[in-house]
Amino acid sequence: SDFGLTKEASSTQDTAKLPVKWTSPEALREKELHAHLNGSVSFETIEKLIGRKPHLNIEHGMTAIGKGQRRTLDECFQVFKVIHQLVDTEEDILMVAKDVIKEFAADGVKYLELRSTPREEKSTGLTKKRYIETVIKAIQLCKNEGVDIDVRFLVAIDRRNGTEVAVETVKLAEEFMLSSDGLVVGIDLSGDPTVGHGKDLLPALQMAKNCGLKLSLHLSEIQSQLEESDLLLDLPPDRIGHGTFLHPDVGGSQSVFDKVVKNNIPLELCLTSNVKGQTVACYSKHHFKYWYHLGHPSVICTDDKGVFCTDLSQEYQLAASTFGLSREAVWELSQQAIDCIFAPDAVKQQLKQKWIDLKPQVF
Ligand code: 6MZ
Repeated sequence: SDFGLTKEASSTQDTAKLPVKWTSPEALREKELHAHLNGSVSFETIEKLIGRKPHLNIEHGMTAIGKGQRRTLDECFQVFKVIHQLVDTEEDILMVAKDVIKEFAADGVKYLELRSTPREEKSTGLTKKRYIETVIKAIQLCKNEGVDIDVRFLVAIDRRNGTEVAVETVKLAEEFMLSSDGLVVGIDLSGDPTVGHGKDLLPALQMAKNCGLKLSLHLSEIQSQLEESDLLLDLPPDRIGHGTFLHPDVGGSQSVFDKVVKNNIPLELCLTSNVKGQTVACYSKHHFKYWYHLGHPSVICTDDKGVFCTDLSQEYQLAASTFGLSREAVWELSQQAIDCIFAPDAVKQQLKQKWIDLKPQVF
């Protein structure tokens, strides 16, 4: 094949050793399709939040996993708990969402799908409905300020909360899908993969699908989830988050593999997140290579840019240097992501036109 998969870079751990940053923000118009709001909070925003809540005694080391550091996935989920303590009012959510949107825009991202789990905080009066309204408000404020990025929102179901909450979340999402001017486009299923089972969430997910919400499901982020993935793939979802263990070369069954391929379900792949969370041993073993090799739609994403200390151009660089992708190949990878977005066809057409206009400037 001409994918250059054998030309793996000798070290992709240390970004300082990466090639010159050719994916300059002006040059590469990226799309980010897998970003959890509270995992995307930057160092600077955490600083502001800590300033607002000094009594919590939270330090930076508790909210991010730095260069060269690794944690178990379990420890990653402890980090989210700390961030949730810092982000528990409407004002916090508004600031966090605005900052995150502007940071993605500054990195050259032109289309962003943010996802977040609506939370209720009795102590501050925050309700799930207000939570979603506040994220939508942040998107609209950025738009009014002229920030050059198209942002959509996926309402997230945390798998640990079970059937009832999942159904309640879908109902809320449906309400906002109809009232948010197209900003709420779908549902995300995420949360600690070791907790809960997809079969309990299936009715809620089916309900979401029936009412026109798009579905992005975290599937097989850990090895033991194959049976659950097999079940949820029958929906089928519109995109898959991680899908780390779905390919037969990394332990996936023929059944799950066939369902993903037959339905051509795009994968959202997050290199740094998977390596730092230790579900993938090293960059060169990332499942990106199997799917990319097949020509299967694969979208490079950040997952949690704050927690994993990365950004989308860094993730593209990592993929390029690890798997020896040419500039042309990276361009195509980023272009193909347009077909995987959840916004309507008119938005896809606009993005495709942008690509046509921009290409001569890059090559
Ligand atoms: C599964 C993840 C995740 O929703 O409060 N989340 N779920 N796997 C991952 N891989 C590392 N990273 C983040 O953002 C934080 C929440 O996103 C989900 C978890 O449910 C986490 O609590 P929000 O904005």
